[in-house]
Amino acid sequence: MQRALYVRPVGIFPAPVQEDEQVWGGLPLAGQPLRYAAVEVIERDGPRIRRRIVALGDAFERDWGRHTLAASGLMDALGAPRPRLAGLALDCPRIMGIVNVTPDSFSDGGRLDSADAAIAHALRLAEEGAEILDIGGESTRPGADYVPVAEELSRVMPVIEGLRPRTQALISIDTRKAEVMARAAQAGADILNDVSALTHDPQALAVAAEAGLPVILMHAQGDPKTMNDDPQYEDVVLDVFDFLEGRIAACEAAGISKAKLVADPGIGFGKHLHHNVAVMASLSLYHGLGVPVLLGASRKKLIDHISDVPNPEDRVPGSIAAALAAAAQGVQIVRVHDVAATRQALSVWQACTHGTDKVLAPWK
Ligand code: 9MG
Repeated sequence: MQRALYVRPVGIFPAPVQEDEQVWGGLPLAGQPLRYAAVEVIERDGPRIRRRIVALGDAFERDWGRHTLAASGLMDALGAPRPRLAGLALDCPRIMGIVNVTPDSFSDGGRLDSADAAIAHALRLAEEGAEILDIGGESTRPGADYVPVAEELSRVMPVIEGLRPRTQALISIDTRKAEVMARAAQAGADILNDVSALTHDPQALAVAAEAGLPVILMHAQGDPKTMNDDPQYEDVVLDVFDFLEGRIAACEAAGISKAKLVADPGIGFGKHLHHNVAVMASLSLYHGLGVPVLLGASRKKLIDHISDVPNPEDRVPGSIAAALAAAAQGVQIVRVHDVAATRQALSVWQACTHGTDKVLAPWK
């Protein structure tokens, strides 16, 4: 369903290390050590969309009258600290390392085609600072073919079973299929990551509810095979918000509590370059969903489109820039191939943003 009002936090700045209740310091943002000083108020009436930036003081004193009720839920959602995700605190940016167990993976190109190699790769990512390891057996890159469930299981299960006793890192299973979710959960996976937001498999909602695991709900328009042929939006940023809000409601109706959900706008999934950058520039809007936000831009085609880097392995600098842009908007989790480089960049970004090493999380 389309909303009439959206609120995007802007003017995001580091929270003072020592809070002083007497001094007004903006409003807190999604459990991060960040504050915001203004909002973009977006009013939508069908195709008519009106956007304006309003300082918080003005918003509350002059502007808020007719919006109060509709906005209050959004403002609460923007500010609330996020609960831990499978035990992981989300009070600073966390790294999800990508472990593709696919012969046609767009960036690994089949190098990790054996379980042992995938396990070794995953353990190295954990050592480099990934708090979550995302194991996937079906490529979802644009144009990718469907992988039958038996084939997907034969790729991912030995990796999850081999990895589980050997790492403290959280394991997420990247799949759209209910049977793979169920089997991965039995083998000790901690998180379900579904690029179809539990819409692809009719059993997925029920299986996810039964498994009781946190779920990453990602926006995609269309199926990987054809999704980037001709994606259409009225307003990509707002349409993605509405979709994710609808999926969160569907999960809650199926018995999955909001505390277990993560929202992901799905960079590259049924989006042209102008869609992707519009979403990237408005990431803070998605905190209004009231759940942690995850971003996956690592080595993706948009970096080639922006910077002319056809080889995915050459897209590390662009991937890091995207991760930092996300962190600056309070995104809690970044999904990346290059964990060591991203960790280093995020650590330096955090230290320089906050001007202290006290806010840094103990990565290890
Ligand atoms: C599996 N996969 C590929 N890209 C992704 C992204 O951007 N987000 C999530 N959650 N999963 C992804």
